[in-house]
Amino acid sequence: MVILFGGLNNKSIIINLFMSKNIKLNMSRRIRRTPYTNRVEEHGVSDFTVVNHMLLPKGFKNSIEEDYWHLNKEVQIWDVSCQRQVQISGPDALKLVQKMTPRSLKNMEIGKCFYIPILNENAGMINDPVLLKLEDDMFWISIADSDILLWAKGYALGLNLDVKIIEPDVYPLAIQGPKSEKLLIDIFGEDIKKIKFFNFRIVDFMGTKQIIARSGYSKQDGFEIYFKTHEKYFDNVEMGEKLWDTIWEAGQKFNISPGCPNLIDRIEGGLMSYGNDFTIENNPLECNLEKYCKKDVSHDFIGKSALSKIHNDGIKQKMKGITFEGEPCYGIGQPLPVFSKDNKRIGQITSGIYSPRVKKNIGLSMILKDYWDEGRDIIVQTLNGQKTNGTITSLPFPD
Ligand code: THG
Repeated sequence: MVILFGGLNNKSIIINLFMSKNIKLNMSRRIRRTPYTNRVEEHGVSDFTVVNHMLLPKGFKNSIEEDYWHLNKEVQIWDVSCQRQVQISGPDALKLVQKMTPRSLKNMEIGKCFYIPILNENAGMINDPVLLKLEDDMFWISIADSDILLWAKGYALGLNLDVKIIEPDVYPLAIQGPKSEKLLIDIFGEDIKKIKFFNFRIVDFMGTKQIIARSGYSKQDGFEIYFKTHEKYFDNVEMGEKLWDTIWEAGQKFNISPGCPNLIDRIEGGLMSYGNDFTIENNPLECNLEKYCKKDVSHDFIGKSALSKIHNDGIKQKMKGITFEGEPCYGIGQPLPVFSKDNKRIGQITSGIYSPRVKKNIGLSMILKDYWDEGRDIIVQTLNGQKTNGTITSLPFPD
């Protein structure tokens, strides 16, 4: 593809298009496959990304928009094995996990899932995982894209804590969409109905105990099966494929399709992606996570004094929604600069796409304080260098 306009910016766009269209990722053992990768390939996966050193499908035969409508009406099966678990067990397990997050775990019961920010010493975001309490002295941290296994091990060593920290053979499989409950009832029985949002229960699959939570990286109803392999039966792949096939077959009458986290659904719902929308440079208050970072908690945690200073001083920028005009945007690949009406750089859109529901392009963006009020008109520079009009909105995006 040859583009006609000149200038440095445009050159880099050409390189980006070229790289994303024509050059393949070289597969190797470092880019881990999952027990479902064969199935995903058989279903015609179009591309992958890599999260936690593991493949995550990014699309199948249909467009993101077709997948979005399907996810809103039916049910999908997603290979989200890259949501790796960091298992922390032993007498000091609770102590260690509590030291890793500002969210108080005092009232966390077994069977609960908690969304928890993990911070560094400057209150920079290290990860935003889902925490599961399996036993009083056993937790799984279901991580976003950063190496929490090493962070937790280093901290436990430094504090001389009595814990065991491993990455267990767990490969989450998400069943998402309004028909997911009915589908899982057909397979696992009526108890599925009893699972409330961000809770889990244990079910039996081929004589093994498996965890099913009502959760997932979408705004639709849905579940995540934390499929754990068992040596006594098959290898990881064989048993994972049995699980996939069981769901796939039972899903036929619900019009199931293979899927993956959907960019339109995620952005509309204001679900942020670590490494994309926020990084170690951002504190949790900027990321709208103040709900999990109460000011007056009594426990100690990494980043506590830095976070307390930010609480007192106030934040300088905040994650907001943006709607913007121009050609429908089908994923951006690199951040889009955002300017005020008087041409000051005030942020960048880090995830963006055309929303068929909002009927505009929508994006997630960290916006400077003086400009973050909802309804404010701003300017977005799109990938081809053009400037288009946009507006700051709330998150999630209003209906
Ligand atoms: N599921 C599991 N692990 C994960 C993710 C997941 N690890 C990585 C990544 N996703 C973590 N990020 C999120 C972000 C948001 C949510 C879940 C994981 C989420 N939030 C709810 C919401 O915003 O509506 C609220 C959660 C709450 O009320 O506590 O679902 O998807 N296993």
